[in-house]
Amino acid sequence: MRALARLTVATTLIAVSAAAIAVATHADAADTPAPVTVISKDFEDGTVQGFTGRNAEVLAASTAQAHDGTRSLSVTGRTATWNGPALNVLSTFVKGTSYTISVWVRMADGSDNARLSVERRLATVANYETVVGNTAVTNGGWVNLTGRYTLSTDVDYLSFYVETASTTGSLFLDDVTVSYTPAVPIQTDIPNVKSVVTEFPVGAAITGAEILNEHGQLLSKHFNSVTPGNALKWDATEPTENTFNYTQADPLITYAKANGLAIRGHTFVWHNQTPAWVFQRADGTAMTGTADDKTLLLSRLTNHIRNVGGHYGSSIGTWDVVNEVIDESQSDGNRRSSWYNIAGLDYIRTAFKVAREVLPNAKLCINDYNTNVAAKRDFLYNLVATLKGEGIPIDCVGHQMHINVSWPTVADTEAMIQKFVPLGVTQQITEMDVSIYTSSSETFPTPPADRLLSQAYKYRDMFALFRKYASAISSVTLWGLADDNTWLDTYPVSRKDAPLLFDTTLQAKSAYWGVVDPTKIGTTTTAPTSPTVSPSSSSTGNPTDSPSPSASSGANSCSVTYRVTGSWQGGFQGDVKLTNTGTASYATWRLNWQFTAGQTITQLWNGSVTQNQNAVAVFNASWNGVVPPGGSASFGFLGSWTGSNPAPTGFSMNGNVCTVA
Ligand code: 9MR
Repeated sequence: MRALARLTVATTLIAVSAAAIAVATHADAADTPAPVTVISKDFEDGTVQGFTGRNAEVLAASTAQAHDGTRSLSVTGRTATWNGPALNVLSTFVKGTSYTISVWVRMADGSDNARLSVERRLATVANYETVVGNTAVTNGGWVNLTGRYTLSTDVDYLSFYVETASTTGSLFLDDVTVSYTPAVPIQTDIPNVKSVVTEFPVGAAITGAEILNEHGQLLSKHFNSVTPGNALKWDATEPTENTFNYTQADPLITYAKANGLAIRGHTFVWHNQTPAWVFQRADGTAMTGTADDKTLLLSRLTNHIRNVGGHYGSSIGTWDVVNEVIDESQSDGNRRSSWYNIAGLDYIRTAFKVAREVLPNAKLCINDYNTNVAAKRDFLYNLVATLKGEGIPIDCVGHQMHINVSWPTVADTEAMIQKFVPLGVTQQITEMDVSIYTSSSETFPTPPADRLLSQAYKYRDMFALFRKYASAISSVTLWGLADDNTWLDTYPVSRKDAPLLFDTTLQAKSAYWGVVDPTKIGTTTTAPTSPTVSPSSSSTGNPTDSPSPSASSGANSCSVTYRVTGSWQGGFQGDVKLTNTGTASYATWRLNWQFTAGQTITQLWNGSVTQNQNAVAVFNASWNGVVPPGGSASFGFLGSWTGSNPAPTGFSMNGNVCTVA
């Protein structure tokens, strides 16, 4: 039995949304370590090889059908759709490892939909997660179900099983395998995104798996903000009326707080991932929008926000109070969700008012996608202007930015940002990813090099734009940590996408360099397996994007001396010398580092400084930007400290890691 996790809520059976994706294609087959098979069942020895029924089914090795060889597992005597063959994997699965589970299924008679699921339990509380959703199966042939699953919580029971959607017919199962790909260490010698982009917090959407092992290391190295991708939604937090469940979200929030990450709460109100009971009367009939229905719905909304918002209080600094309320195909621009159909725009008014009451200091956002599309942007603008005019406390407009390699243009995105500036709201980029696909009919077995380059340029251009509008933008979040876990693998169709900065083995892509140092776009392969690969060690990039003369080359083209020259209670003076150890002159320079003990620079000379929490960026003054090979530039500063004042241990200059002298 594994260590038991703290159990905060003792609910009974909770169905949770899919935590695993049903696509296992690797974007980087050539460089990925070979998979290790940990389970292989073929039933050829005439036994059930550890499988059991979930109820009173009869399991036997059978020669009636075989996917391969002469036998399979027959499952008869099913009396409910959830009955099916299960394999206990408690002693096999390790928390934080992504397993690929593959099974072959066929019906004995007729047809149905089969799915592959996981049951996990802790102290008798069971959760069910879909690994592969409903897939048509018949008695006419074998169908493969393959999906990935990562255990992210402590459990005392764990199994995967096959069930069906509507009938209880007999099944055959064969050639069951489970494998995992050994983790590749993250690259520790590349600049942290958050230390390079210091104008605003840079975040990633996370699920339970992203805070563990190498994923957790990558997350805290590069990001200083997180958004739980699903854990704070209504279906997770209030699955049944007035029974609140924080088991998904609490570990994420605890991790974020322990690692000093800002948290975006997502989301109080959405038309998706909201349980059916929310829109049903006490007798179970559907609300239609009567005065009583509206009163009941708004009181449920009020209760939800008071509880979920109140549970986290000031730990969550920003909330997407309402999500995706605009539909530009409606003449008035208002999405005809159940919320709107029952309560009109009052659901938005109530949500913001109650959120402000519970969270007086939080930034309250209205969040939507395609806000770069003029019609949608303008409806959103008008709605926010109207509601703000009424005194509704909207602080922030969230632009999701689910975009692709060729859409939208920077100009449209700039117009989107400019549009909202006069409203006096802050703006946040809340769910950015850049799909490699430009239509739903495309499918690539591996991401083509030209798409990855286009993606890097898109990230470069968009981040340059966001930084240009730093006074209007207070946060930029990517919708995921790395390409091994992205919603785009199953939307709009199932195919492997690669929309983020890090590849499926957590290594930096050109997209990462597009954000951190565009001169290095094209100098990294999709998935270098060695963490010591120098980002500039090969040059396969776009010839039009070759490094500029002002850029340094190589990881050791700069050296930094950081000295504390004086220290007193609460204050200190520092002196920093940057030396060009490369072969080309710097034309300008930007030096980044992270403080580790909350120090703050209060004054700086011979340069200019921006600081966002621990992340510091110092820019050259007009007279000391040019530094020839072997030359140096120095600057000094005054800072404040409390507790301790350790020197930073890593520096990067224009995105290059410097040696520390
Ligand atoms: O990332 C989320 C994914 O895991 C869910 O399956 C999906 C379905 O509801 O929601 C995803 O997140 C969405 C976000 O909450 C709102 N904007 C669109 C995001 C992608 O669908």
